[in-house]
Amino acid sequence: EKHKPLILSTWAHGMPANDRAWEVLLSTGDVLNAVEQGVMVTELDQSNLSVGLQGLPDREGIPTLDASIMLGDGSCGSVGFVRQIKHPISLARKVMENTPHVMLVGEGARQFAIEEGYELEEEKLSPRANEMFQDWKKTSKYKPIINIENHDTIGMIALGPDGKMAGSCTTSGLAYKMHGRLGDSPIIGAGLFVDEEVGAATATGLGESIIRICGSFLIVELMRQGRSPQEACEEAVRRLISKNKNIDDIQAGFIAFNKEGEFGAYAVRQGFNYAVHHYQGQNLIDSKYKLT
Ligand code: SD4
Repeated sequence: EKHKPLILSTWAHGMPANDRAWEVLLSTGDVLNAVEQGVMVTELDQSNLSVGLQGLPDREGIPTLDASIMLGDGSCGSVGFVRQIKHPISLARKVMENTPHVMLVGEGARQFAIEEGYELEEEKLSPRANEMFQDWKKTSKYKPIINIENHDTIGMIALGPDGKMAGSCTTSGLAYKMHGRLGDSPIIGAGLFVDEEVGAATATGLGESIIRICGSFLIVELMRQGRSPQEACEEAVRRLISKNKNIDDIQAGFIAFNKEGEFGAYAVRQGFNYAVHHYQGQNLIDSKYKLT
């Protein structure tokens, strides 16, 4: 099965995000605008507790966001540990386009946002996030938790009709993480990697486990060596399982396509799904997985 154009996103909320991205791609032909505007839908989705300012906070009760964006020619930008920004994906794009850097974090990223004319949002948890945070505090003993739930970061990768590629990834990260923790999503090569000569990959799940194996970069390099997107995702999951000791507490999933427009996905365990949009329409597909 080969599709061009093709847009893939992680999880069920990838469907409305893909719809938007598809619309932008078809009307403008621009993959970068498509992946930016696509995930902006999720950044505003009040029902999503892992993306955007309505996401679950760190253990101090502060939502901190991570995002990255990448083009198939190697251009990329990211922001990490950023506060009060409604659309971290757009800020990541500004880092790519308006600075000589790839990554800005924390207070520096916030300062940059102000310079770029962004309005800072009030730092206030959504009612639902606040309720969950208060509950967590009762039993947590302030310990960050690692578990196999609560992952619904959006990673999106798009292949344009002309073979151009781009990807985006945005998250509020692991719930109740330590203050200052970065996940895989803002790290180029971990949460996202795109190379027009080969293909693209993005990740969701426990960021630490994904960073440890440079997950998205690994998948693209495996495809470069001739593996299909499916085989490459499977190999990355095998690697992830072999390099992470606490695997019983870990869920992670990958999606990928190659420049021919073939795609694949694989996860550590059951429960991961992803949205695929091409000319025939859109499907939500249950990913295959390794551990039962
Ligand atoms: C992280 N990969 O920060 C992200 C978490 C995730 O849905 O996927 N959440 O580790």
